[in-house]
Amino acid sequence: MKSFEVNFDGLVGPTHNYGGLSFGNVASQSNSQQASNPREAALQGLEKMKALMDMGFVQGVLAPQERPDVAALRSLGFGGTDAQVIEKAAKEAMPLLVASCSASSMWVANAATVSPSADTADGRVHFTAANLNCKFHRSIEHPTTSRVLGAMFADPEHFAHHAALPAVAQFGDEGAANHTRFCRSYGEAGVEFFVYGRSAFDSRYPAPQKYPARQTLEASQAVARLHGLSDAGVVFAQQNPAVIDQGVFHNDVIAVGNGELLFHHQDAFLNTEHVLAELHGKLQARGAAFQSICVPRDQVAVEDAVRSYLFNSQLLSRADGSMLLIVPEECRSNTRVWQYLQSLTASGGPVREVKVFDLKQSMQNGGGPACLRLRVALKETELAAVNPGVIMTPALYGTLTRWVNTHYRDALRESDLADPQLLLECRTALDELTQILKLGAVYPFQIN
Ligand code: SUG
Repeated sequence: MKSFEVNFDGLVGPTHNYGGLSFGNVASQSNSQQASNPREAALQGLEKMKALMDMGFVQGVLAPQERPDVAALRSLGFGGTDAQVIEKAAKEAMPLLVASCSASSMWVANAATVSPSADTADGRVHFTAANLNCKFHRSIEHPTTSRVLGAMFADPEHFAHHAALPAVAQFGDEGAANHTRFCRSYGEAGVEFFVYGRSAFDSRYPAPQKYPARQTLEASQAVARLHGLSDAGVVFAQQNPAVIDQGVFHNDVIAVGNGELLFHHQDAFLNTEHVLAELHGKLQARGAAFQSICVPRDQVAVEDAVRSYLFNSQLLSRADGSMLLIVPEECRSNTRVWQYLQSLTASGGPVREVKVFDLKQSMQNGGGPACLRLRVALKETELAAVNPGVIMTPALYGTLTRWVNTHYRDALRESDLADPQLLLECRTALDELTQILKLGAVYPFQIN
């Protein structure tokens, strides 16, 4: 049976702004307070989706969330009408209003961890929504994420959904950004690679000193258990704490994998040789030939990787077996990274082509091409069971482009977030979007 890796890209929401909300994420912190352009952000994302569709990949769309999150502000003690809640929060606690307005759900690599059916005990595709417990503005995403994923992957014969892990830092879970799946072909059993930043229950594991390690070993293990993965089909590895302290807040900022290939920085992991040997052994037992490409620190320093988001690229398999790397424009403007990429494609290895995309609006908040997509490997029958409304087509691209141009502002500053009109604009746009994507009622304003 045919199988596919489908990329579901997060559509950037109408409140996209630079809130400076993510301590440990260099771009988020350094672009704080700049004016954003939500319309441009959404159109840049749609361009990437269209380009992948045009290249023959199956591409999907994941809807943004209702913001400001008035319910979150109410839970923090702001009362009255929705407009009064926003007004009071703006007056008394602006940082909380900013957090409740974040369009961070666009980075859907953090929406959930997904295990394809060939890996799971019950033969269904499993999803666990990420609790994103490290940051308040992200911790409020998972209830809507679960409803949206439920509306996209509704058929219980093929899809199983798990609620987010307990909402405490000990089970901090950032979803697919710290999870990679290797396999010979998407429909065959593979090896799922979970990368964590620290252990919450065992003090023998080292931890970063400056910035938080968002993902715990215990969270990764819980997800593997929930999904019914076998020991033969999982590898757990610790991220190098020293790189977290340099701004590598997710593993997908320093490594990316697909098929039989892991592309990683020399400093990405602890005990690298052991990790690679385990991946190699477990994949070999599955009949797959694991390969890794290690980028040496003397060619690309961790700082350059963080600035350019070289590893936050999409590594895609083409029909002829070769691979394509989708990178952000920032890779081309970094001389060392660009030189490295030239040598990579000329080396005769599996990565033959690099395509560059302008995703500046998202990049300025620390989100590159790989952050913007959630990968779901599906067999033909499973793909047929996905809600067809969320699969990208030329017609859907046209409709979504018009929708963005109708509803999105082209500039948003912190002071604009206090405007209650923004909430109405967002709700009007999302109400229309649920009809376009055929999602049904998924937003709090539609179900309460
Ligand atoms: O969680 N930025 C996101 C970026 C997530 C990137 N995702 C992956 N690497 N997969 C984060 O730090 C910034 C929001 C702000 O500052 O306005 C933010 O949430």
